[in-house]
Amino acid sequence: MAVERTLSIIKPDAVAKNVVGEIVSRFEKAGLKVVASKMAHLSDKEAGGFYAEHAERPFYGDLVAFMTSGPVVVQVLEGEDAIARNRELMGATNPKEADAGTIRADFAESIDANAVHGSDSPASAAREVSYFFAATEVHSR
Ligand code: RTP
Ligand code: MG
Repeated sequence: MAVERTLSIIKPDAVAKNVVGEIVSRFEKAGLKVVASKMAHLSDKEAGGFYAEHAERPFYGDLVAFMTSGPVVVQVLEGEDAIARNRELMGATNPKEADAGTIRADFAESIDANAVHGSDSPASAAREVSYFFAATEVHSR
């Protein structure tokens, strides 16, 4: 296993529910370190560009509308096997299918409002980290 970085977004539904700290605590307890962090209210252009891989999917419009509906917390997590470890903590995309004890099972309402985003591959992680953060804003430790 290698030390990796992954991009996490705590989505508008979870920020509105005031569970940012509970979610970050799960990352920390699993050995993932927060090495960059900011709050943002994404524009249509920022959210649309971030999810560009889904531009042709039927849910794209709803996804962009949801991701711009309120502030989010954007973070870089670092640790051993961080990309897969974060996806395990998150649980399945649809919270109804997410394993008990995962973030989506515990905090998400629906497949649209599903609490968190996490990069799904090393290539995505590299693109997504640099989409939101300059190298000087990531503080490896
Ligand atoms: P994310 O990118 O947000 O971490 O989620 P994910 O990898 O688990 O799922 P992905 O396939 O990348 O889809 C991105 C987001 O689009 C919404 N979605 N809706 N209605 C649908 O069938 C559907 N499929 C995906 C979800 O909100 C998902 O998080
Ligand atoms: Mg995805």
